[in-house]
Amino acid sequence: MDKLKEKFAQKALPLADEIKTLIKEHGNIVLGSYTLEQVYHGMKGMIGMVTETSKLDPEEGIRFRGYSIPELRLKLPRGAGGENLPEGIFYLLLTGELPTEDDAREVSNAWARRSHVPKHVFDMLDSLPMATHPMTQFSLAILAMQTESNFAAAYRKGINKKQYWDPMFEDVMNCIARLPRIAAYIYRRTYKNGVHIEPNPKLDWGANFAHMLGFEDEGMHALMRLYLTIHVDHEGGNVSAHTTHLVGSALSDAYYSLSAGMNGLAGPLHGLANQEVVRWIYDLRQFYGDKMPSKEDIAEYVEKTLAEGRVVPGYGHAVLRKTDPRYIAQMEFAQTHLADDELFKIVQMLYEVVPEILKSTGKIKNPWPNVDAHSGVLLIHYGLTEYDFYTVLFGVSRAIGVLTSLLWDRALGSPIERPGSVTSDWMKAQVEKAKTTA
Ligand code: HAX
Repeated sequence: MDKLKEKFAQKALPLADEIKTLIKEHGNIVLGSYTLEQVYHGMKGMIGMVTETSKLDPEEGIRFRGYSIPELRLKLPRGAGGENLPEGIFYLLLTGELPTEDDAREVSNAWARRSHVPKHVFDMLDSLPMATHPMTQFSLAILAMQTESNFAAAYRKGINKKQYWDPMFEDVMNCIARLPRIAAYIYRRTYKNGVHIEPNPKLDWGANFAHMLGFEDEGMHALMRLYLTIHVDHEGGNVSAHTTHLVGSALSDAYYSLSAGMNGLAGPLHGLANQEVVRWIYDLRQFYGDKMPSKEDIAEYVEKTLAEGRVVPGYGHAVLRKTDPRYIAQMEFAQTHLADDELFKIVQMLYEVVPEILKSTGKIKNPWPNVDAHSGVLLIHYGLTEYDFYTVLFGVSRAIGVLTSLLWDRALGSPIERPGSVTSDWMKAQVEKAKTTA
């Protein structure tokens, strides 16, 4: 068995037994209570699932297997240009251990070996209208790869449920390995007249992705490593992670589950916010005659956006209550590499102006910027200007987290997910009951 697969099995299978005992012996421990408002407001703050790979703290931000982003910047293996290799964070999420440089290199090599995309996936993409949104193309391409699922094939043959994790491991590795090739194909087909670039097996996963997109600049390779590392995972309840987990809970394979998760990432309140941020900044600049806006201009434009009943993209979060550390990581990269960039200066001004205005509405729980407020500006600096493509980049990275979690789900024997639902008449009856008791 391959070394990484063996390591995963050594970690995951004993935990599966421990969890069985936990449920048997302590299954009736009460973990909390929840309110009518939480049920109507997207179950925010209700604990409803277990995700091993990462945990989000409202004040501090994400911790991957217990490590914060600043800690990981020092502890994970790095590529040229000093940024961490996404292969390293994959290893950490999968095994719970920090990888050595060799471990990260082995993941890189394994993904290079597994990166062949079947021809019918490209044929399917070529049959789509050119104006098809890149996220639609991405989700369809992942779905088209379902023909390759080891898990689906093994299930058909009657695999024992204790072995589910084994073909799922193969699917997860193959799927992640192929995503950069697919994403690059979509980019080159949509924006570069279908002139495609062959992979370079000598490059690491992130740099090779940048290369296949058409970027050879070392700075862009470093940015891609950073980007693909910080977007991987944000605990289990966000729309892309939860959708992948939910669909997978029906024993749909990795391709069905990830494609569904990507459809959630394509929503403007989730991953699509990265393209919306750039569109919004361009509209703002145009509104003020394509000159550098002042802080007063920005404040006026934010007020205008709110008055029109729209959201200010890149600000706010369902869990976070502070500036997103993923925003900070990108800001630090910009300060080092593109301090004089005009769009970066606008992003900095937004950071100074927007939170106070959002706070003043009295209803927005988190006035601070999230990950999507910053990413577009960095990509534009290096020449990746086609912002409708940005959520695909996010998706390539997010696949690492959600597929790793899906693999853990199968190893831990997670059951089909089936929460209860109620009607508003039922809710009103509860209110009447509560009044009588009071
Ligand atoms: N601009 C304007 N209004 C905002 C807002 C923003 N940035 N953020 C929240 N609000 C509004 C909500 O729409 C809601 O209004 P109503 O009561 O009228 O419905 C109110 O403030 C309370 O919302 P909340 O409880 O603070 O926030 P939610 O948990 O409901 O929503 C969102 C969290 C991220 C969806 C929200 O902050 C938002 O729409 N932000 C802008 C879009 C965005 O940047 N999304 C990316 C988030 C990070 C992510 O997932 N990346 O992939």
